[in-house]
Amino acid sequence: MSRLPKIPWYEITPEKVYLNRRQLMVGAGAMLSVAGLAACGMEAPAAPVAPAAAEGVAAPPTATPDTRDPVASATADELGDPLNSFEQITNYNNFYEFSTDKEDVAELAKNFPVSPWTVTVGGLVDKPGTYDMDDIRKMFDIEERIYRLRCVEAWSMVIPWQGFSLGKLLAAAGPKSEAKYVRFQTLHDPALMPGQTSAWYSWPYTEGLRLDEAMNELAILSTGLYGKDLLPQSGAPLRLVVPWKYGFKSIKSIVSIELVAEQPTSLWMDAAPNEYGFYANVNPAVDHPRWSQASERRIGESGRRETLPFNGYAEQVAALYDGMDLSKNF
Ligand SMILES: Nc1nc2c(c(=O)[nH]1)N[C@H]1C(S)=C(S)[C@@H](COP(=O)(O)O)O[C@H]1N2
Ligand SMILES: [Mo]
Repeated sequence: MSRLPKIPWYEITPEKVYLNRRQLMVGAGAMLSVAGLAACGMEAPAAPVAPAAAEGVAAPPTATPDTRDPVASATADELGDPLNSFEQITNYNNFYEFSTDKEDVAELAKNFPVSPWTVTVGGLVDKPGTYDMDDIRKMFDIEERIYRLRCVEAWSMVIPWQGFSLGKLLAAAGPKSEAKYVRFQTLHDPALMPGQTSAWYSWPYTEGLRLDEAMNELAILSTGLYGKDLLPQSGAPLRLVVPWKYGFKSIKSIVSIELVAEQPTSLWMDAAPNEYGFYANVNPAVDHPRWSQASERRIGESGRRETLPFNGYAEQVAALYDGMDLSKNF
């Protein structure tokens, strides 16, 4: 049964969705400082973005399937490129814990239990804690962010995520002054994630960001897409989205977020250090050792399109790398 509203989306989309997109457009001026965020602390639960919720229908419990229809507040990103469909986004996935074949992940992950789920926030923080996913959803404003996802394999999609600023979660935890990086870890459970029996990779999947990158307003922790809870193949119940970096930085099914002093390593850095670096900023000028990064294939399009520096987000993030040689820090 369709729960799509009878009125158009633009009449019911909460104002903060618009505010958020405007913030994205103004770039560096909209960036929140670490100090500014630290003062904010936890926020009251906000109205979900999905129209089903906007109509007064409660969000379904996470343990039962989310039967809401896919909805987004726009049909294109800020560059005018159309959103990929819900079907495309949820049937072409990189998630090596289930399969190295992108078209098999959805089926192999469909019974992966994403509730109950807890996330530990720890390391060099004043307020370490273990949080239930249901509480995390209530602690932070869930916003829509329409982002391009550019895989290091040179394909891309436009995805309407739901999520909240990673910076808000980190600020609430209170990073100590020695904290310089953030390390993320995926669940390690080979019984549930059969790909983790493969000896090719150093499980569990881990990723990392420099603290100032993690505090950038564009970096989010996602809980949903197209107004629906994340499906397992998309990294339910919580996955990182860092749109100016290659997709492998956007680690899925996170159980641990740790503030650390030293630059952490990652599954991909361990697997092939000459191919996958810590920074992994989308950069058409620096080729992968085995293929060009100058262009990409947008899923659903024929032909190729040029890859944009920082995946089109240079205005918001290029300053993070002032003075760095991005061909060495690839
Ligand atoms: N835990 C984990 N996270 C992961 C991966 C993975 O294999 N395991 N693949 C990464 C890669 S290479 C990409 S491109 C994106 C793909 O996200 P999507 O399937 O939602 O498009 O997830 C990233 N996060
Ligand atoms: Mo990727």
